[in-house]
Formats: sequence, C-alpha cells, structure tokens
Amino acid sequence: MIAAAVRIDVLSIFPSYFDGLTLSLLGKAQDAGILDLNVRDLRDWTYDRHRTVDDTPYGGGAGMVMKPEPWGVALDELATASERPTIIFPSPAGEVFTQATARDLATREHLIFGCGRYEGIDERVFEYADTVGEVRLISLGDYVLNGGEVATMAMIEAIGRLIPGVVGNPESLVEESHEDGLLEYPSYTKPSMWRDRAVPDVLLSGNHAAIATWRREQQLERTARRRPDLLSEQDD
Ligand code: 5OB
Repeated sequence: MIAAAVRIDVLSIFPSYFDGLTLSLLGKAQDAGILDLNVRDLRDWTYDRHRTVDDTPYGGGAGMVMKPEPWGVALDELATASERPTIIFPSPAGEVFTQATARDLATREHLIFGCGRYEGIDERVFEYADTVGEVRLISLGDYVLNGGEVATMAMIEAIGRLIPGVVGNPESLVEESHEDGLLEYPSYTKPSMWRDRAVPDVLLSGNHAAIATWRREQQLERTARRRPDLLSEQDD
C-alpha cells in the first residue's frame, strides 16, 4: 500500500513568491509524489474585469480589506479535495507557530494556506472556512509582515521536512534545534586548527560517551544563556 501524498494548497495574490519551494528538498518530495503542492492565484476566483480582491473597510479606517467572495469560491473548490482540510490563515493575531505546531500539521493529509494582504480579510471568511474545514490562525512571531506569504513559506518548509520520506535520513530530524526543546550543540569540521582556533579536544578523542555528554552540556549551557524561556517550557 502506497501512502497518499500530503496535499498542500496555497491561496495568494502573489503566487510567484512560492517558486522557491520547488527547489531542493521540497521540490524532490514533489517529484517523488510524497508532497502535492498547489499554489493558486486568488484572482482566478474573481469574475469582474479588474479581478478585484479588496475594498474599503466598513466603519472607516486606513487601508483595504480583502473581499469575501473570491475566498468563498476558492475554498469551496479546494476543500472538496479531502474530507475536512485544515485551513491555515497566517495572522499576527494567531497562535504562535512552534516545532510542536509543525509536528501536528505534518500529520494532516490536506492543508490549505490562505495568505492575506492589505489590512486583513473580511472576518466572515474565517467563520465560513470553519464550516468546510478546521481553521487555524497562526502567527510566525511578534513582528510585522506585509502579508501571509513569507509566513506560509516558513511554515511549509518546517512542516514539509517532517513529512515521512521528505528528509532522506530521519535521524537528522531529531538532532535539530527545538526538536527536543533545546538549542543545538556546536558543530566543527576540518581543519582541526583554523586561524589559531582549535576544535574542542573531546571531539577528536574518539570517546563517544564523552562526546555525547559534552554535547548535552553545550546544549543546556547555550539554551540557558540564549533562550532561558525554553528551559521553563521543557516537554511541550
Ligand atoms: N506577523 N506572523 C507574524 C504573521 C505576521 C503577519 C502576517 C501573517 C503572519 O500577515 C500580515
């Protein structure tokens, strides 16, 4: 029995942002049939001469709001591809994306990313989307972006590499920063002396137990110094 590909649809008014996702690891996963990535132009679901996707906000205020109609027709079409897709709207007002979020989303068979621009999307789109799928509003962190595209790309890269078969050597997944809630240990390669800087002796010792102990100490020390917040949330 061959596992079905994970399907990821992206709705954006700037689909060419996503051209880079066909490169490297995720491009190979698409060629191998593990990942079925479809980037679609939201304007394909507009039916006026100017392919309008935005309008002025009710109640006044700065900027433009994305109209609900193109989103509704696009979501109706894309949602039929599976039983109940997970529909992600990148938003600075959403839950913060973490490795735990990536692990959760990597188990879903169909993800739809809706990339907002301008001052946001008409609120009724989120309510409607929750009737054809499971809606998640997800933030990349507490800073301002111009739209959901870059956040979506970051999430697809983080999720995509966790899909079974995408990363050739699954052991390389568990040693990454954040996978065990700690930062990664430092890495070195040849030459053993470079510009008067030596590689730590223990790494040249051949003593694998001592190396493992040293690496763990380095992880804990770095995490305490750079990201003390991670130590208080161990195991989530
Ligand atoms: N800022 N995460 C942090 C984000 C964000 C802005 C977004 C989407 C996700 O769209 C404007």
